[in-house]
Amino acid sequence: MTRGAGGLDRILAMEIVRVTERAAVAAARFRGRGDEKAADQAATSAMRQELDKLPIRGTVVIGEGEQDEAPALYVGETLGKSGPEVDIALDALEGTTVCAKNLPNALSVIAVAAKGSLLFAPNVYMQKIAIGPGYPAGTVDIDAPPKENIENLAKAKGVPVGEITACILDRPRHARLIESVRKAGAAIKLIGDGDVAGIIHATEPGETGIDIYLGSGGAPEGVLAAAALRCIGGQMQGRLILDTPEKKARADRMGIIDFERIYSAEDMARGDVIFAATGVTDGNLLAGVRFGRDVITTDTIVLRSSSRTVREIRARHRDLERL
Ligand code: VTB
Repeated sequence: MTRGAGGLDRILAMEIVRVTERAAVAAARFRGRGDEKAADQAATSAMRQELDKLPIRGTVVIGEGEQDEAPALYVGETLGKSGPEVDIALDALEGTTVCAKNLPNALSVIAVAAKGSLLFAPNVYMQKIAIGPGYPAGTVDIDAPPKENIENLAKAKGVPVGEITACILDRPRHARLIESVRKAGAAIKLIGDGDVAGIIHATEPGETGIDIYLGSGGAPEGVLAAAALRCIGGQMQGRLILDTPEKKARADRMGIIDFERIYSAEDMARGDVIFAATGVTDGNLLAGVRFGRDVITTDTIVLRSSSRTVREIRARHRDLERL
């Protein structure tokens, strides 16, 4: 992408809002209906339709799955008619289960960067740790015990450990992590799904009450969160969990050489990045889609790494036929 003020990232930052808005509205129609697949499909096809209108030649690097498992927005699919070549990372509905149950923090998410800038990550787990901006480099370390990370963060924040809250996905695999964080004296906000939102929340502790994100979640979601962090600031480390020969082979096919590599947010999303997320269900940072009699209201954040601007866009959609 063209860099800096007046560059394409500046124009696209407004254009991509429509993409997540439209996907979020489509998904929101399935809120609380217990049908994860239908919600995801609706979001995906709406997102694809809108993305294809953009003045780009985009390649999906993080998408809805491999070509044989996802009918649209699969990894490698090219979108857009003409324009600069870009990488696209997306999740038309991040938090399918929370959407199906109408629980907080389901989002439609997209990140766009110049071709070759976003990590081509296999769909495996990634170990993740993230904190918000304003802390010295190295405040937390993916290889340090949770207790040490919590204590260092509390010190850097200037508060007792008891005032730190960690966000962790509520999964049996996190039992030991949860125990160590509690033993260290910190509180935990357990989430059912949606670690992209979880990591973004860690960048706004004043609003969300979350200081640190810890644990393993999807690697694709890790790249999306890294793209957001590049725009907001904050620190993140991620490491792919390649614990079987099959996963290693998959990573190898995607060009990953060092299986133990620790990725920073910059390693996962390089250069100028733009990121947008629209709330599907109500959440800590974004309200979900509201359906009125003749207006649909959406809340979106749009972020640009080159200016670090955070835009919050509330849209009232009246052209309901299109949505
Ligand atoms: C997380 C979560 C996603 O996948 O990345 C999770 O943020 C990881 O997989 O919303 P498990 O569910 O197997 O723990 C999602 O739930 C999306 O599927």
